[in-house]
Amino acid sequence: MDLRLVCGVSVLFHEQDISLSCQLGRVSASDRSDREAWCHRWSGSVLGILICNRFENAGPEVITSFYGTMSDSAKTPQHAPAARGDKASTDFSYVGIDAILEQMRRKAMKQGFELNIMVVGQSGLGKSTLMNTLFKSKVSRKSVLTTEEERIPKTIEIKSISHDIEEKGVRMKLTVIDTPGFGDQINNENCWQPIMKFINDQYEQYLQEEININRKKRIPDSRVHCCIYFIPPTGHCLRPIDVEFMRHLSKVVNIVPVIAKADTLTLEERDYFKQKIREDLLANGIDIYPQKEFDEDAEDRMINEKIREMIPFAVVGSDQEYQVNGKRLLGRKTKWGTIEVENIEHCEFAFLRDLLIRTHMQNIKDITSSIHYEMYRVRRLNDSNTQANGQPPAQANGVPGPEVLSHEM
Ligand SMILES: Nc1nc2c(ncn2[C@@H]2O[C@H](COP(=O)(O)OP(=O)(O)OP(=O)(O)O)[C@@H](O)[C@H]2O)c(=O)[nH]1
Ligand SMILES: [Mg+2]
Repeated sequence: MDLRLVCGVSVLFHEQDISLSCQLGRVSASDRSDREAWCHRWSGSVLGILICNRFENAGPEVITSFYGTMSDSAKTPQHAPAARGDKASTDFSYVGIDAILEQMRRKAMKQGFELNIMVVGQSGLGKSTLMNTLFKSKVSRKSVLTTEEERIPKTIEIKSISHDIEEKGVRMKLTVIDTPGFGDQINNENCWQPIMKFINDQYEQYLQEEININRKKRIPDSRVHCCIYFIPPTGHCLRPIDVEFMRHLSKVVNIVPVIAKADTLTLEERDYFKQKIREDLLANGIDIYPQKEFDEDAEDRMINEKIREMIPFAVVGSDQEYQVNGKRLLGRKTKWGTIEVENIEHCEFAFLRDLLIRTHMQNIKDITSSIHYEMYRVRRLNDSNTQANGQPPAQANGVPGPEVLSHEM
């Protein structure tokens, strides 16, 4: 305890370190009267009192070690990692298990994080716009260089866009997978199949890497961690096509439904529609993220229950910035004012972003890995075994194919 105090003082009184060390060296070699004289000189200061106390209570060998410590502390750069901390030097029952957190933090900082989000829904609901909103909003405003106004074209194929984002030394690769809107055809039967196929293809890629004999140390993860499902702002109830689409999707991926273009609804309409959607989801057995069955404990349940009460988030998207009260904000300018996309008084985009990135990112990835991917893996490996035994493979995902790879889905 003494030692720690004195070390602290040596940093504070850095300028006096050298002379103090010399004094101590002389004192340790001299007789008691020398020591008393020295103590007298320093007795007016806190430092003196501390050291004098040590002299009164300690023998020569302690003085030598004290001397050594003072010199070391002066030489040691402050950022150098201590092999064993202060706690260890004083508490012999301390093993240091808690240091694992620091090790994990450093490893995670080095590796960075990956998050893959997919946007799905009927054509023209603002999927591509919301994807840009996410990239241009606070998540990655710095990483977006272009500000020129350009119209977002209709999406005609599934395409992934990634951005490397860095905040406080933590790196994240955020990939958003934009999909073409469905519902344009007269017959929209099985319109979810291309999306399901894409999701399964990513699981398959991961599986192939995993079962490879010479597998990579770190398997590139292109699996879809979360799917944002866009519900048109009809204000009535879920349409059969949305029910069917989400029913299929929810079995293979985490889905977070949102009410698209929420600026078209009044507050009362929004509240009513949200309530109606929640009832429809429940009635149709559609399990959206965060799934009740995966709540880990009471605290988790409490947090997730609040989120479940808010879902579907009523969002507004924009990739245009406007000057509002002297600040540049992402918004939609109308004749009657500007809708601020990141303002929670205006819409719920910020809640969606927080859920995906700030509060639940790790959980979303864990559920993808331990539930959805795991289900795919088990089925897929079972199917391979069945085929090896000469039996025909089961149909996957409702996606017909010669070598069926899936997970119903
Ligand atoms: N009012 C309103 N309009 C929006 C919103 N988000 C996007 N839009 C507009 O809706 C139109 C279609 O937007 P997109 O982002 O291309 O829609 P999409 O869902 O990607 O369309 P597809 O690629 O055809 O599936 C554009 O004119 C957008 O400016 C919103 O939140 N509110
Ligand atoms: Mg689009």
